[in-house]
Order: sequence, then structure tokens, then C-alpha cells
Amino acid sequence: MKKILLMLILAALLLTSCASNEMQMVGRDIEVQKAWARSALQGGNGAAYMILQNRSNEDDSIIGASSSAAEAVEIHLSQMKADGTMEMIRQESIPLPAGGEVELKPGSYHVMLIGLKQDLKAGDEISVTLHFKNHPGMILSIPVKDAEGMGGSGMDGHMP
Ligand SMILES: [Cu+2]
Repeated sequence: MKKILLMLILAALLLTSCASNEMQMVGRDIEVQKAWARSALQGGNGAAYMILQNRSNEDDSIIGASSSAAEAVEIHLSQMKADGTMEMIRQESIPLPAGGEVELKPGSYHVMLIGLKQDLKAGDEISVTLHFKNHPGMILSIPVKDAEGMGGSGMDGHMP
């Protein structure tokens, strides 16, 4: 009887340790590199960029983002229109295929920070949480940098 109880306890321990290992693996499935946010003024809009790698064998997608630094956060895609001007289109999600990567960069996908609650100055850090379809949310600490050679307004046309 004692032996069976011990077996059960061992089995339970084994199960819980497996579960926690799996959690850590989930955390490593998505890797974020070279994240930065464009410097901007309080009350205006900002944007954050990064490279995301999906190291799992399961397709995923970014389905949104949130940050306490802005009134609202959206996922956008900047596109060149036929007349040569840029437009931004709100995206429901950004695909992140298994084993693939996606780059959020000026003139393409970006995390749009709408209605900044504070100035974003070079050297600051802001917290942005990414939400995924198939993975837990990821909290990022993103450094603020001045966009080089883009002037104040930026090529994404970050106007409301
Ligand atoms: Cu935008």
C-alpha cells in the first residue's frame, strides 16, 4: 500500500515537472530581436519595430499588442499607394509561420502606439506586450531610438 502511494506521488511530481518544462519551451518558441520604438512626443503617435522568429513547428500569428505608454495600440501595415504616398492599414493579425520570421520595420508592419501618454525620448524604455494566437503573451522592454534620416514625421505617416 505504501509503495503504491509513493508511486502515485512520484508520478504526480513527474507530471508537474513535465508541465513546467513545457511552459518554458513555449516561452522560447517565439524569439524577438532588434526591437526599438521611434522617438515621439506625448499626445502624438509612435511606432515599434522588431524581428520575430517562430522556432516552433506550429504556425502562429500576432493578433495584437498593448502598452501602458499609449491610449491604444494597433497592428499596422504601411504600403505605397499608386500615387507614391504611404498609407497605413490596420491588420487583424500578422502571420508568423512555423520556422519562419517576420520583420516589423519602417514602411512595413509595425506596432502602432496611438495617443502617447508620455514623450518617447532616445534612451527611454517602454513596455509593450505582444499577443499571439497560439502562444502566451510576451512582455517586451523596448528601447526608444531616434529614427535615422526620416525627419520628425517619419515615412509611415504617423498621423491619425
Ligand atoms: Cu501605423
